[in-house]
Amino acid sequence: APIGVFDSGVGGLTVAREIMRNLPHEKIVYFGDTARVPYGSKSKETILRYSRQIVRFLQTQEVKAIVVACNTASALALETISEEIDIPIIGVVKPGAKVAAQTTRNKKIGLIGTRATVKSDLYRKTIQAENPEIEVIGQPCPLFVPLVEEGWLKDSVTIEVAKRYLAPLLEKDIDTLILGCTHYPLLRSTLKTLVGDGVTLVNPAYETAKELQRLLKEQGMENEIHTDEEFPYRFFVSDEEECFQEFANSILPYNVKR
Ligand code: DGN
Repeated sequence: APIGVFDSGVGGLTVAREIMRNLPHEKIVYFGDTARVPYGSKSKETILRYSRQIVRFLQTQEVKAIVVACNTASALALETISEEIDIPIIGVVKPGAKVAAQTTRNKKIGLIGTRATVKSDLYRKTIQAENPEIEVIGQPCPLFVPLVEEGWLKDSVTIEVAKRYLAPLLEKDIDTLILGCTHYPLLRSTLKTLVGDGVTLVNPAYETAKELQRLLKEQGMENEIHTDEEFPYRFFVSDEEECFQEFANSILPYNVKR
C-alpha cells in the first residue's frame, strides 16, 4: 500500500521528494489542495475541515499511513485528525522541532513559517517540552511562498525580502533556524548565505522522512518493493494541474506524468 502525502498545494513536494530519496521502495499518493491554497492565512476550523476532506480522500486510495506535509495543517489539524483515524499519521512540525531542540547550543532557535504556523505555537511547545530553557523566536514570512512559486529562488527581490524577515532573528543571536514551511527548503542556499555559518538550518521535510522511516520500521510496514514497470507515484490536485506539473517537474528528479 502507498503512503498518502498531502499539502495545501505544490510546496509539499519538498516533503514527497525527501520520502522518495530516503524511502525509495515506498509508493506515494500525493494530494495538493491547489484550489484552496494558501492555508497559512485561514482559521483553524477551516484548515481542519479541509484536512479532514483530504484525509478521507487518501483513505479511499487505501494508503497505509499519512504524512501531513503542510506545516500549517500539521500545526492546526493533525492532533484532532490523529484521534479520528486508525492508520498512522504524522506531520512535519514535531520531527523538525525535536531536531532543532537537539541542534541548538545557545538555546535560541529561530522559526520561520506562515502566520498560522507561527501563531499556533506548536513548534515552541514541542521544543520546550524537550528543553524548557530554549527560547523560540517566531517570524512569519508570508511573502516567501509566492516568491518560490514564481521561481525566484535567488532573485535580488527575494534576497531583500529575506533580509528584512531575518533581521529580527539575527538580532536575537539565534544559532538554529527552522524552515517551518513547505516552500522554504527551496530557499535554503539563499537563506544560508544570509544567516552565515553560525546558524544551522533545520529542514522539517527531511526530518519527517526520517521519522516516517522509523515509524514504518517499528510497525513492520516498511519497504514494499515496487516493480519498475509501475510508476510508484500518483499525484492529485484540486485545481490548476498544469501549474502543478510545471512546479513538480522543476523540483522532482523525473517527469510527472498526467
Ligand atoms: N504548505 C504551507 C505550509 O507549509 O505552511 C505553505 C503554503 C500555504 O498554505 N500558505
